[in-house]
Amino acid sequence: MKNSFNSSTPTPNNDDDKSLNELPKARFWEAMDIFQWEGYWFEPNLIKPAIAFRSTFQARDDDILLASTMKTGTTWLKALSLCIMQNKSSPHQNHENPNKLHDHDFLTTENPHFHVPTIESTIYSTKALMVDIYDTSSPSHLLHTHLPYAVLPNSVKYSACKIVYIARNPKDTLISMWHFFNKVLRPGQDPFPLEKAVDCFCAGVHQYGSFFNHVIEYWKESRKRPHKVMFVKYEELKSDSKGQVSKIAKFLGRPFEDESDVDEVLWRCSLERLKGLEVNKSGSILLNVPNSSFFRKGEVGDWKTYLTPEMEERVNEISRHKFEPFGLFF
Ligand code: PAP
Repeated sequence: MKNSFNSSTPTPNNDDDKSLNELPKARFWEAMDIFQWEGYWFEPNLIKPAIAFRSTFQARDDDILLASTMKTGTTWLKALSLCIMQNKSSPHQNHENPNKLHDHDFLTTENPHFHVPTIESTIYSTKALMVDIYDTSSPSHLLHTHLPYAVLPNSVKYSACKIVYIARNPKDTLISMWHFFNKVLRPGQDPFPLEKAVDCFCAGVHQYGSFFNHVIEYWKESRKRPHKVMFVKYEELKSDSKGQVSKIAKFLGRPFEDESDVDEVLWRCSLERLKGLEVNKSGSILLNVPNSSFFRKGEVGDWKTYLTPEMEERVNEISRHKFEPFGLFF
């Protein structure tokens, strides 16, 4: 595996570099150990890069950070943001370097996770990345993280760098996660019992969990600072794709002048199209994670096929408790 991240990833301060052995540990799906750091659960290899990111990353005002917990529409948001930032019809685009939306479709050359790397998991990248996130002399960055708001670097929080967060109905997220981990952790085996997966999800003991705390942190920040953090719901992106993508583009300072460009971006980033691209049907941009595993059904309400009324009620109960007091509904 070529690892492009280590060469430039700074070493975290020793103070920050708490030994994993001191952190609470749990077994995820009877398959792997996860550790609790800063109140959230992580796969162990991601903690050092997360610490390095928090203590070292210098955001520039024109950097953009996409954020999400797992299985909430990250791949879609990455593809859309990539196209938005290449929108040459935008009046804010640098016309000395007119690129690239119409001329070259980057999505056909690599999976969206290559073009917009997830900062803490670039250690798993199977290809040298195009960007060095710690090089402040490079052009502005379009990056992604699954990390919770609380552990973002101060330079991200307090610069003009914008954050776009995508969230999704908890029950669909849970089912999407169940399919994904069945594929990558249990290939060729029976699915992990759904009842137990619901237990993990409700207890928040899963990668980047608790889901509920993750979502609510970003939601609150987006209410406090709407110019800084945009909160996007997967369901709204599905039901009003044009309106939502136009809003994201405006938020990122790249409004579409021409409506046909929005249609073009939506087509380029549609699940059906991305799923069918050769580059997504084979290969693994992240070690041991097939590119194809990022694309499944993309349906709102798919959970109804799987969850029993008791499971549904368990998740609803936590949603009511965690989200509704803050005006967040799915
Ligand atoms: P990640 O957290 O591992 O990056 P993420 O992309 O957030 O995964 O979530 C995958 C989900 O988004 C899948 O949902 P499903 O399991 O319910 O089907 C996947 O199908 C969906 N998805 C991926 N790409 C798109 C897209 N272009 N449009 C709509 N949904 C998409």
